[in-house]
Amino acid sequence: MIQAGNLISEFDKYGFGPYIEVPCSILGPIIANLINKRPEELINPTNEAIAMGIASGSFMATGKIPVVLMQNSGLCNALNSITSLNQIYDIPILMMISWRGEPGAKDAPEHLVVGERMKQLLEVFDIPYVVLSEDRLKEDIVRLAEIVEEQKRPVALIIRHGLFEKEDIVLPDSPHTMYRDEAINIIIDAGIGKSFFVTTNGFISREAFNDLTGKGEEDKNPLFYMLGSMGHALPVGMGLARGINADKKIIVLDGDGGCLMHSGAMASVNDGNCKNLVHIVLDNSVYGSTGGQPTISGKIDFKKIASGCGYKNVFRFNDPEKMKGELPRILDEDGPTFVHVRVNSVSREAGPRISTKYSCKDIKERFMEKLK
Ligand SMILES: Cc1ncc(C[n+]2csc(CCOP(=O)(O)OP(=O)(O)O)c2C)c(N)n1
Repeated sequence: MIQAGNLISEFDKYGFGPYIEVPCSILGPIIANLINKRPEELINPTNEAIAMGIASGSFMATGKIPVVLMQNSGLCNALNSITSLNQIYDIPILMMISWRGEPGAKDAPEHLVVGERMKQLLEVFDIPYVVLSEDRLKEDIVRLAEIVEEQKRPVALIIRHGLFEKEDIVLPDSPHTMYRDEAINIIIDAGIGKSFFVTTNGFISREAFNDLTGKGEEDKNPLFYMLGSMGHALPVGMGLARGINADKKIIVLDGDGGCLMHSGAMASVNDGNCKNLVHIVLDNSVYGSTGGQPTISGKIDFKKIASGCGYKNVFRFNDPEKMKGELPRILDEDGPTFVHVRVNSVSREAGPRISTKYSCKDIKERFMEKLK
């Protein structure tokens, strides 16, 4: 296995940097090494397209080739910037792209489409790539460095699962006492029966599924569990809110990372006739589902963003008892409503993946049946 620090030392030989990352668990050790050892060289954008933009500006300002770390799902977010910025202005960037859904390796359904076609995708868009291997680490990097420096274009270093030695992120303890699964438990109790839920990808969907299953309610009340499409739970909720009988609420359970990834959706709620929409952000200040890398949520004010975007009611909780007491009434009010819930950054046991029991098509059909 490769030590993340060795890879970064190779990059240092070429003066690459800064490092701009949106996390994936496969890239976890590299991001942890950067967070622990050189945080001043690390930039934390909210999505991969923004990462490419920052990297482009950075190159123009410094002449140094930046490194953008992303999951291959994020490559799809980044493609507009790659094709209509980097490739037409000759702006070189070294992309490190994790390979979720690699053919032959078992992975979750949300990674299979892009994982199977990743090499073709890079070839179609004329992006040179190398699949990093442990025994050819130096040669692989020399090869890519030559291309990115000479041809002034984005290139990709593909990172397969399990290539790097584990490294833990050292972060201060979270000041918040409520855990995310505890908040989900309270919200489900308050909303079940009178609302339909959409849950964002990662542990939030899993914890909601396992909470309902534990209560013996899942069969009667299947939610729309989103397994992929990070950042798009809110738009799906908006479409549902418009489409269903307005007596029932649509509750979107979002993460801070997911919400910020496509926060422009918040600006759209006001235009969507979404009186029956409740958008709840479970803010643990980290990307909990990929290993706890920090998000920028601590530096921004979700309540102000929501008010500025035209949500009718805006609330914040960090105390479970208070939330338990007030949420039922909040859910009865006309919205659109925004609820910011501050939770601890530790992810407790998320339980089994939903895809071990239901396919994505099952998830959609069970939910649509419930909507009838
Ligand atoms: C476009 C894209 N980029 C990256 C990922 C990898 N990913 C999956 S879940 C997740 C973290 C979600 O964080 P947040 O919404 O804050 O919820 P938490 O897991 O902290 O509860 C990330 C980065 C992804 N699925 N899609």
